[in-house]
Amino acid sequence: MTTDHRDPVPPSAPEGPQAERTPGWWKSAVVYQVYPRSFADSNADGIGDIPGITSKVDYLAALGVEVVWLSPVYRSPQDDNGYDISDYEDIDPTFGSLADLDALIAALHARGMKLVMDLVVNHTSDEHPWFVESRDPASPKRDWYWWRKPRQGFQAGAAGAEPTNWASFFSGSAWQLDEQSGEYYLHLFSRKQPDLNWENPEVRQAVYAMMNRWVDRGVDGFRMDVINFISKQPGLDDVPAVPGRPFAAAGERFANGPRLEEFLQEMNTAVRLDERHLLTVGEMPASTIDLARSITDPAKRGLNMVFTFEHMNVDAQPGGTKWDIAPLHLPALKQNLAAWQEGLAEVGWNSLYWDNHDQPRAVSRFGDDSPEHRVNSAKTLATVQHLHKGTPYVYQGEELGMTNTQFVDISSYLDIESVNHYSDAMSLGLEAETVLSSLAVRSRDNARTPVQWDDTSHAGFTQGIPWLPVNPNYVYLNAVAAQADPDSTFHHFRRLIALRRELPVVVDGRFELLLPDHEQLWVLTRTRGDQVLLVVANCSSLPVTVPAGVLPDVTGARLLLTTHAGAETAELQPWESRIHLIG
Ligand code: TEU
Ligand code: CA
Repeated sequence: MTTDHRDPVPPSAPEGPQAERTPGWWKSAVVYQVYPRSFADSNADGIGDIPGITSKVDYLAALGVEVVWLSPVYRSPQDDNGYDISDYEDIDPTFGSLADLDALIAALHARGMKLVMDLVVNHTSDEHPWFVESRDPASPKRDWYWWRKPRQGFQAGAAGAEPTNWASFFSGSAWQLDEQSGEYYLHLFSRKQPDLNWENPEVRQAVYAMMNRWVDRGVDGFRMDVINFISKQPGLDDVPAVPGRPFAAAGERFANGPRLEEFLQEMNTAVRLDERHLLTVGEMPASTIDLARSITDPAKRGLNMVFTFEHMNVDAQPGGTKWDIAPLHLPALKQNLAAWQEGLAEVGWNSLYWDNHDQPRAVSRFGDDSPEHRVNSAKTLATVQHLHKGTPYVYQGEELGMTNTQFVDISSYLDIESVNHYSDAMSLGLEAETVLSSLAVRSRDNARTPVQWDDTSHAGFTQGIPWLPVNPNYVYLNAVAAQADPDSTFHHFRRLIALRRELPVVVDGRFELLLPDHEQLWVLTRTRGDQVLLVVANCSSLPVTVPAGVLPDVTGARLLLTTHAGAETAELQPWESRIHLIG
């Protein structure tokens, strides 16, 4: 078997890289996601890097987060900003070196913090040596990827010759013809991201060996990219065609395949994920509550938690794509999260997120980013998120209430998904204006503008020219201003994170949603023994009066955290929220 034999731990690796990890530590932790390209640039090339992250570790410690999840920093042609990996065991020079990563790990561990790496093993880059070798039909690596002949009766390269009618997530077919052999390979994402064939045991062993080397190096866990796509449905069959379109979304054929749990258990054993108390979170588009419960059932030795996508779809048209935007209906959002809370109440564990590098900014999407309501809506969304039961994830800049971008024409967009979607939509004859307005709402670039550190040029992100323009609101919306203002979103997040450490009821209290059909109020309780946390949040830009006599009595209760002073009234201001502790 030919695997990569390089040992990533040099003899000079720092002493004692391991952090102390107690069983279940990840249940009381808050995770902070760093998207390295946009976090902090140390060398003025306009791209964030690992030394930049290390320079901000004290900022993260002041916020109180315990874990950093690092989006990919591995060697990569950067077709999908690092989610296309050509060497799992080295750092891309854009981001620094292995020594820089060791220094980051050491800086985090020295502050009692931990590092979780992104694990992108559903696919590699087409420039990964495994795939380069696999292009040769006679190579032992041929079977490491999904190679298929053209559809029967079709010439390779002809329209309709693709082995199935599956669409790629990034527009066009999920199959790419390789001229050399006249066969197609599967790529659910870009054509530079060929899918690995997990049915082949050599692939799996190579991945586990690589993971073990990272754990030995000192990392504390893994966020697993589209991990529920590693087991495809047998047969790789067509999906029903979409009228007028050559390719169709085919999640039902490649997600949640029959061997998913077997592969995850095998990984857990091979990498000793549970024994070493590593944090594991699986990104699982199209996961159901039942599947998540099974995967996060400790007895089944799968993962600690998964990222659901259901609440990311409540503001899309049913049956449409992410670009078909629908108005947000608050009861649908609340009830969806409550269903996950209920489904994983006895067995399993939830992850909690509003934001990440693939989603628009939460305050612009679920809140109100107008000057009047931005701060309070960012705070109130955070209160609601952190007071559900599960592990909260904060995406860089979310703690500042960062907002969506304001790009006016297509040339500003850089994300492959946005760029491809635009040209695909144009070729189908859609109105440019319509497409641009859905990009403004949904493009992943919204989350990828540089973090706004201060009010100097380019928000203090870089001394050079940033790879993606900084949001002009950095002049007042930045970390320095937020840290100086005791009423800022930053300090609200910091208090929420501290509450979790102080009160076990925040970690493991039983969850209940009250007033599920209310269109403005989000009300929930968390109960532990005779202690009850009551969260009352106005998730709207209009005042609202709490209906009389339906909520638990708060006489004598402690008010733990609020957005507004004088919180004893029955009327809540726009985006006002309160956390009461009863008993
Ligand atoms: O994302 C997987 C995914 O399914 C989506 O959220 C994706 O971002 C796309 O927007 C769907 O419309 C993961 C990563 O988080 C993402 O950044 C990568 O592009 C993708 O996998 C491929 O590795
Ligand atoms: Ca840099």
